[in-house]
Amino acid sequence: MHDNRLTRSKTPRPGVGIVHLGLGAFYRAFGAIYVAEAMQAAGGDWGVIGVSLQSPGTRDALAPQDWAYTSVTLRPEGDLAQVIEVLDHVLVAPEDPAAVLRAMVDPAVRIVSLTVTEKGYCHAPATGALNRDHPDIIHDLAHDLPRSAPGYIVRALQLRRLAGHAPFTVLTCDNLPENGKLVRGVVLDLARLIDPALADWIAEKGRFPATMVDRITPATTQDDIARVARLTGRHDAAPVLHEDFRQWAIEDDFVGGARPDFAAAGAALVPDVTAYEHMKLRMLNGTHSALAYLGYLAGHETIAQTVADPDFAAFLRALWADEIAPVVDAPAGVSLPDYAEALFERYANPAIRHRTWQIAMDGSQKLPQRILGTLAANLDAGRAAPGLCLVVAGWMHYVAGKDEKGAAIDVKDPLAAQLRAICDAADSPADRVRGLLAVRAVFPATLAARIEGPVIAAAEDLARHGAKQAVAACAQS
Ligand code: CS2
Repeated sequence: MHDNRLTRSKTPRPGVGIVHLGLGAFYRAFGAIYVAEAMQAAGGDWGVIGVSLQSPGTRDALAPQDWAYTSVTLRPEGDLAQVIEVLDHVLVAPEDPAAVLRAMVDPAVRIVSLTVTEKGYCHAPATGALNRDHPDIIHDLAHDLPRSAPGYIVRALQLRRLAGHAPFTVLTCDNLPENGKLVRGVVLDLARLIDPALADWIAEKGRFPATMVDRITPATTQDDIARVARLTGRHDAAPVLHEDFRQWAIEDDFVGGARPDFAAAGAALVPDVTAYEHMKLRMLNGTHSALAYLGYLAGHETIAQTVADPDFAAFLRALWADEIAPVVDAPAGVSLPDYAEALFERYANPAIRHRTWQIAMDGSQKLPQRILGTLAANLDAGRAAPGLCLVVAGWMHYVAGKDEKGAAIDVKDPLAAQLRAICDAADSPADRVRGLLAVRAVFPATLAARIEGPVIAAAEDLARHGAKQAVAACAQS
């Protein structure tokens, strides 16, 4: 049908060295490109087997292209396309979990990387510990063929240990605080429930470097596919479109030191990423979520549209200056006002259509590290943080499922049904706030008690005046 379909070049393929779990647009626009560039610069057999943990869509789109795809950099001055050929093949986990384990157990594979989003770690967001009541964890404890990302890692490490192989390095690339420690914690918790000796072996020999990842990559749409075909003259069924900016800070702690030469591709290999991670989660992801909930409620479809609204631009700048930067310890040599200004430019990029609805997804998993930690740090310092309280109220309004015109919101969140039931049972904004603050998976009890008053005030303001006026008033105060 498409005789102008994208095809792979005849360049020889590298051997496989990485299995990547969670083959969404972000990994293909980010980690995969670093790996490809590292091999171009410094060689090595670091070809990637991609694993989709849920659906076959990406595999089905990429198979006829022999796993090549187009990466398009969206710049205000024009789009730039490049073909990426780092994927060896793609597996769909639910179709054949044993094939995924076989790939992970191959001793040539020295890294298992992950972009499975916050909820993929099966942890309790408020504490970071493994959620033993998670249906996939219950399943993975009872079966050898797993369903969850932690389950695949533990079962594959169990098989490697039995086979006498070294463990692989687990390289998490998700926006979670201390993500290396977090994934190590859930893997060890799960391993200990299966076999304490396995847990000891992983604790001793396994490596879980933390990373800070950053590149804005909206989900690819049908319009994007047509746009890429116009740009390149080729049909690609699964291109990725992203901003020019990218930043990857990686803790240099790999099993046997085995890794691609990420530094040759521009990544920063550092002894400790905490400062980078902290800054990025609070300054970028925190304000992304703020703009997503409040911007959506005000009727804005994308981040670029939201920051083009002067009331939101003023609110965003006030959030950075008054409530976020004061509780961020910047990495050495970084100026937070400059970082914020650069973020503003990135958000305003008119070439990027990043939907507020997309970023609003999974708020119950995102709020703790993006907003609530920042909020608590302000309270500890004796500051009220009205802007962050308004963001919490915005999320609460959003998960109730109706926008300001009364239209239904398609709320995507693992806790959506629970949150909705709480909202439906509430008969006022204040009641809704009290009900939602009692959700312990999101709000620790002490924080809930401290923010109840100001979040109720913000929720009432939001209900009375709407998001646009509420952010305008907040920015002026
Ligand atoms: C966004 C992130 O969807 C979201 O929640 O905040 O995906 C954001 O675009 C990236 O972290 C940028 O690096």
